[in-house]
Amino acid sequence: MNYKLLELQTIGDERGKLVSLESNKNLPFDIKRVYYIYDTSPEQIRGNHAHTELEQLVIAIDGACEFVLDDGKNKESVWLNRPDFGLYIGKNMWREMRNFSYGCKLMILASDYYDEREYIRDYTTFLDTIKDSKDIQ
Ligand code: T46
Repeated sequence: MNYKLLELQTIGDERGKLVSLESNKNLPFDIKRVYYIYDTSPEQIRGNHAHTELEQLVIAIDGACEFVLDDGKNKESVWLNRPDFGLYIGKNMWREMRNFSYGCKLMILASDYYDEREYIRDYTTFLDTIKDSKDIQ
């Protein structure tokens, strides 16, 4: 499974807490894009796609949601509910995001600019793609 839940180093004192994210230091890639997701209600499902190249780190800055990660063979569920943990998702991982709490805010750091051509949004195509990439190795 090409994902990892990373504990992010937190700097805290009596004023509160601070987390710093730096390319290739506590993040395993260069950050080229930051986007955020908010106002998603609990019955909504997001995601349902994979990326052929993109790497991302997802942080639930506020609230919680569930990520279901699928490498074509296994599915695992990860809950994001703390701003001091980040979910690193590498390439070729199908993801579904669900069970958003009201007010959930996700911040996502991405290794590249937005490019719709690099998304796989059809599950059968995803299975073919990972099969092909294994055949080439
Ligand atoms: C991912 C999960 C965690 C843009 O124009 N620029 C952007 O940077 C992004 C991320 C999206 N878009 C457009 C593409 C769609 O027309 O915004 C619309 C909604 O995107 P999407 O349906 O892909 O959103 P999610 O929440 O299903 O998925 C997003 C990311 O797209 C994806 O890379 O891994 O969050």
